[in-house]
Amino acid sequence: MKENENKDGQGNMPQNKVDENSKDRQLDSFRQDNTGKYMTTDQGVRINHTDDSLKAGSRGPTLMEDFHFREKMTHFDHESMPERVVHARGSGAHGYFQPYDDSLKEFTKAKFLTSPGTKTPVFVRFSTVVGSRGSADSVRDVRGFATKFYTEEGNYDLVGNNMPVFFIQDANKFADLVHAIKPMPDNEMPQASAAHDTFWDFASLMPEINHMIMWVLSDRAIPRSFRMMEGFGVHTFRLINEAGKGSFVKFHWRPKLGAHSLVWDEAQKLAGKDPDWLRRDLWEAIEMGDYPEFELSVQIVPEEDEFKYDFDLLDATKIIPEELVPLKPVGLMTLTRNPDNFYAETEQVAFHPGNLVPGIDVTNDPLLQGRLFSYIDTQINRFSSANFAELPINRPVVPVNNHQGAGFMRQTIGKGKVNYWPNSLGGGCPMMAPENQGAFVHYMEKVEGHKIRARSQSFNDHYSQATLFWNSMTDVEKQHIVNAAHFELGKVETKEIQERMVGHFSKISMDLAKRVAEGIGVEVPKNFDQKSTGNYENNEGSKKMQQGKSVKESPAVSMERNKVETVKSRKVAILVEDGFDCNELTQVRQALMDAGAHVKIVSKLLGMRKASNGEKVKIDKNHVTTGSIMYDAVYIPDGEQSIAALMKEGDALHFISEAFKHCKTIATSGHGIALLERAFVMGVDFAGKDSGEVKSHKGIITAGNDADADEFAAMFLDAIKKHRHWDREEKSMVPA
Ligand code: HDE
Repeated sequence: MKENENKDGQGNMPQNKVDENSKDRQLDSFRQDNTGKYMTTDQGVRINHTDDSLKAGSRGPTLMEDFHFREKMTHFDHESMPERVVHARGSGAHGYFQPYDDSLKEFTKAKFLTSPGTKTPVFVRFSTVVGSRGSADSVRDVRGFATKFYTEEGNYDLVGNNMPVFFIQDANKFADLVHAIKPMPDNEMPQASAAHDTFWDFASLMPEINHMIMWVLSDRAIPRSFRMMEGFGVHTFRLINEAGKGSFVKFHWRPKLGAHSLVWDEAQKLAGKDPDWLRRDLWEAIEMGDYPEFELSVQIVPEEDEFKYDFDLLDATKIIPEELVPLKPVGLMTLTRNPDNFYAETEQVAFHPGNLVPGIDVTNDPLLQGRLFSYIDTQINRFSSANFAELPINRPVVPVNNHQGAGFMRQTIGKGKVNYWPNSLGGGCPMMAPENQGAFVHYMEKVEGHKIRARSQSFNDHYSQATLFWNSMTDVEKQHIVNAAHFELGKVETKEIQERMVGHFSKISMDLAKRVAEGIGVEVPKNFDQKSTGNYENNEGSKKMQQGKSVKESPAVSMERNKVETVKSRKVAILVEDGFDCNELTQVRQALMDAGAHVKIVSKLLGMRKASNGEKVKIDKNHVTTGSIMYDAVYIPDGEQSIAALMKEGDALHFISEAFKHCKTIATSGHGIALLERAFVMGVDFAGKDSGEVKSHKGIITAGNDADADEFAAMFLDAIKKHRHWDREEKSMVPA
């Protein structure tokens, strides 16, 4: 087929030609493989030697005429772009999105959300917010969850986070928030952490932050994996259907593997032992074919219900509780391919919440309105050019026809004399598209008002939803919030700041305030009242909302209450030394792998280890390069000699104690039970350990001699599915 036959005369590709491979096909023309090629300069001249510069004599000075050296050195000197001012540390993946059916047509004309036959290519970038590009993945922070959909109607970006609310209500405060939470201006400490005076000073003076503080102190801020966290569009957006009718919408991503978290001690240790923990997890999962899947759902609120609730839909510090507006599943996103090149793809991808397609529009949320300005501005700073949209990762899969382009690094070579509109010399092209030809038309919302630097009174409740969040937590989740506050505020040096924060907590829940105060050694202030910094104006909408609907609890926000129980892609360590029981190991390992888990055999040294029956297994990891914090569960096969050796190994004992302390599943049999006792595995009922019985107690699976191996494996898998076993009171006594 000739190229032109593919197009409709205006350079537009037929719409049904876009599929999940089209972005790949487009990227193919930019990809480079050096295999079998000669090295060249940037000008394509072949090079015969690149190890020495050109000199006047082998001991003499380097010559200016060495164009190869100068080009190579200059290129290197410029091999960086400014890192993102926030969300600098990120990891990306390619994939596709496919809607389940066309049922969203009632609300939106966006084709990628309503054509079940279409797989829209996507690029997702997960990130932390505060740390710089080389900082650790597992720190306590919000995670970015930004998705670029390369749709047949242009690029749509859903630039969300893993928490459904935000710190502030108005974009004008963003610079202050980021200054306060980033390392301090004088000593550039601490890296990637909110646990310092300036952040908590700011937070304590700004009650609007309270709801978000609850999320940030919760386990949501330390996800176990990018594949196991939810995503949220945060703002209320607008959907528009074919007839032009608008509806309010909130976007949610739900991971198929469920939302799971690390424990804080583990998160801190991972930051040292494997700072790339989340990046590696995502990369390895995709390489192994465990493609991360996220379901997109929406909450839809008809326009006529705008004032129906006791919170403002335009206030980004509020959720719409799912108990008031249930989630409607729309489709599935599957991440199937790692980037070829981190810099060209993950670093250079440029998101913008204003990248919209027909059928989706923004609302007047004052935080979102500010973002619409900020994202392009920041890209111009990063790329030193407005031509960043021409980079392969940012190009839409549909043609771009306009008169923009001059400036640094322009790549497209526009033909002809005409670079303006209207024109007659170019036949009036490119033409204006009518709405029925897929043109974006802004939603015709009626807007009127006085110029006023103020916020609506309906934004002025900063405690109810923070309380709602606290009330919706299980006891374990509440305790983790308290522990996190002990750490964060424990690092604060100014007592007044600690007291102000406890004051806020007392207005959220007295129970929370007392428990936090006790841990940081301050009193709960009496009659605490910190005025908001907002300038609030009462209006008709606010009055209506005061009577609106609300709920006291929202079980949907608790991770513990909504656990997905699966073993798929979970990591299990098997600890052995010479003399282990090979039959048992083989059987349990097979059962784990059949259930989709990934297994690594860990020993003191690498190489081969010999079983009691003389067979050998290859060791995947030694203790120096790994640790219990990198696994979801531990298994120690029986074998008298192996267990006797492990008993004398501090690293192996530490491995088990730590897994116990972090509430992970541990399984062993026969002699292994004594090893657990030696490793401070406490509070577990080991009764019957000498019988043939298989026992499962608080996530510790034990089997006596002659126990049924299938039953043992089945109970082990069942326990791994639970993720953590919080009911181990004695774990805090374990010195790991
Ligand atoms: Fe961002 N944000 N943001 N943000 N944001 C950026 O854009 C900004 C906000 C989010 O992986 C920056 O390209 C302002 C909310 C993600 O490349 C910058 C305000 C949410 C990412 C910026 C917000 C986000 C960014 C920095 C308040 C969740 C990473 C580099 C008005 C809905 C995207 C860049 C990626 C990145 C500005 C608030 C999510 C400076 C002004 C709310 C996931 O433009």
